[in-house]
Amino acid sequence: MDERRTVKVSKYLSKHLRHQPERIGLTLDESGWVEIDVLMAAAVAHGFPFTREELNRVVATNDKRRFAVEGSRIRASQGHSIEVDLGLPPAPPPPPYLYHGTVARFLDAIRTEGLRPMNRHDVHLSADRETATRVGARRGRAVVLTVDASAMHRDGHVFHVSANGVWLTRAVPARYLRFPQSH
Ligand code: HQG
Repeated sequence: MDERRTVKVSKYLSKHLRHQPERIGLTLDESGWVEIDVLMAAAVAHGFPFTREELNRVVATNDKRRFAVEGSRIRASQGHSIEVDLGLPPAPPPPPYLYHGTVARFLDAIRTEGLRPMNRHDVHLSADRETATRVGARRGRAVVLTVDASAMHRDGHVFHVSANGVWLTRAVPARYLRFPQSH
């Protein structure tokens, strides 16, 4: 299976396990799970057949471990825009600082409103600058913001860690953000 096919199957799974299951007639349970057989049948019925081997490969090799398989079921580990309760336990205290990669054109709004989840459930934060830089770079020249996660935790903000190591929180008020000096 070549890399292009893996990416294609992965994008198809993301679209239907995070955002638009109804587009192919899928219903996810309240935690985002669906039977793999049901998913595969829906994909066939909507003109995008893939094999179980291809699915396994996407789950196993995906750079970010976006999908989790448990028994006969699959779900996206994070990144949903639809309402799901991932049932993640409140995380242990976060590291002192977390990072968020964005781009300069959003900074005015972020300074006023803080970080908002936009179309997703939660704001996505990374434990390291490198990851945050990659996330920001999807949109242009990355600007990495530093989040005072200790202070947020102390003030009662709740964090979760997804199965693939992304730190999630509902919002980051601007007072917890540090902007790079150049911005
Ligand atoms: C920005 C990918 C204006 C925010 C990545 C970001 C990540 C604001 C964009 C994961 C704002 C939302 C998440 C405000 C935040 N005003 N703009 N108040 N607050 N923003 O894609 O963090 O490939 O929903 O900076 O690797 O970029 O999906 O979030 O630029 O892990 O697995 O609004 O998505 O993973 O964009 O990326 P996103 P994100 P996957």
